[in-house]
Amino acid sequence: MPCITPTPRLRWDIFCRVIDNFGDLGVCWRLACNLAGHGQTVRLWADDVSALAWMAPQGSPGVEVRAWTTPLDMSGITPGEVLVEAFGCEIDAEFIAEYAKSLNRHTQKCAWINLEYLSAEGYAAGCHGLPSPVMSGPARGLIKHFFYPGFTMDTGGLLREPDLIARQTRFDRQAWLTGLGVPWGGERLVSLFCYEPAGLSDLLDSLAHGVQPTRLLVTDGRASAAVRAELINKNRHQPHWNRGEALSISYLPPLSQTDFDHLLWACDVNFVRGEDSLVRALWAGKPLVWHIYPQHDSAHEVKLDAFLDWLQAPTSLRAFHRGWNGLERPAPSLQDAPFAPENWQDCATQARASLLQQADLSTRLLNFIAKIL
Ligand code: TRH
Repeated sequence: MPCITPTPRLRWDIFCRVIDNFGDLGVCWRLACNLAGHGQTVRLWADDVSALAWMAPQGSPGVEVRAWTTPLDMSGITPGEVLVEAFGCEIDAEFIAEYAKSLNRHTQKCAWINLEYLSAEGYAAGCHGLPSPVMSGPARGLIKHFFYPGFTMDTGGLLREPDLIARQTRFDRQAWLTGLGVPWGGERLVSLFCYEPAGLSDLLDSLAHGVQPTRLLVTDGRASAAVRAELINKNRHQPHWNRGEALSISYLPPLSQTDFDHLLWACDVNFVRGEDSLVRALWAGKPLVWHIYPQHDSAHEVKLDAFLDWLQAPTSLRAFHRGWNGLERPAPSLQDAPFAPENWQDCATQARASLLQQADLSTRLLNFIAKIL
């Protein structure tokens, strides 16, 4: 079992800027809760906390959420012992100046973490833990450290709650679906969380023509808007596309993060996107398809390939990902890249099992902080 080097109870300030979508806040919220679960006191600063109203309606003991305003309201605030800048956001100079002063006062070492995005590319292990001396401003002379989440032992790992597997084992999918008002008669369940994927029309056709009945559980927001738009298009141009009604669709309300996990546990196949939901789909251990966050310079293609390499994805899953993410022009046809989740279970099972052998991200972060303090 992975062990934690005894870490003092520390006060943490995690800073998060919401760029778009929910992933930045979603990751920071989970990190804050995981750390609080280890007895740490966490203040989460975010410039837009609105999504927490549905993502985490109950809050969490040990986590205080603060609005990250400009200028920053520092009244009554003493910086904690550990600073986390998530995803390259920059903490305000006045906060850093106070932090530097408190380090001097308490002759404490600097514990300032730059938490990076998740990637399976080789640079994550290469750069994980590297120091970055601050050359100017109120923090001159202090040292930040890079912390890279990742899929291997030589990175910062993945967020995972200590009780996750126990909760998953006890999970009752029929009861959960009933509670959500989803009518389920034993058909295959597929969750859909995506942006506007190139392969959406093909997927809907494939499910509609399948021999196995399928219920698509569509998450709120962009996924639901994309499906509704596609259905208008199909109903107009191919009114009989789902004539046998092999495909049924349920649109979901916004779920809490806890219920989002339940959704992934309930389904037989999970379509996920971004960063946090990908990790949660790995813990669910079902066949998964990733809609990667698109970047203008096509950096996402390399990132996707690195992930599929790590996953040891079979050829059919790799081909399906290219079509789903629109990475072929023209995208591979359904015959070339069919939806074949029965061939994708083994790699998902193996990935989950191998990840469970590794320590989770907050355990590794606590060990790292204990080393640098
Ligand atoms: O929302 P995302 O697309 O976020 C992305 C990524 O983080 C990406 O790396 C980043 O660069 C970009 O934003 C700006 O997908 P992600 O990362 O999966 O985050 C979604 C979060 O929303 C996750 O914590 C799960 C949560 N969620 C719920 O809690 N309830 C829901 O109903 C749904 C649909 C999602």
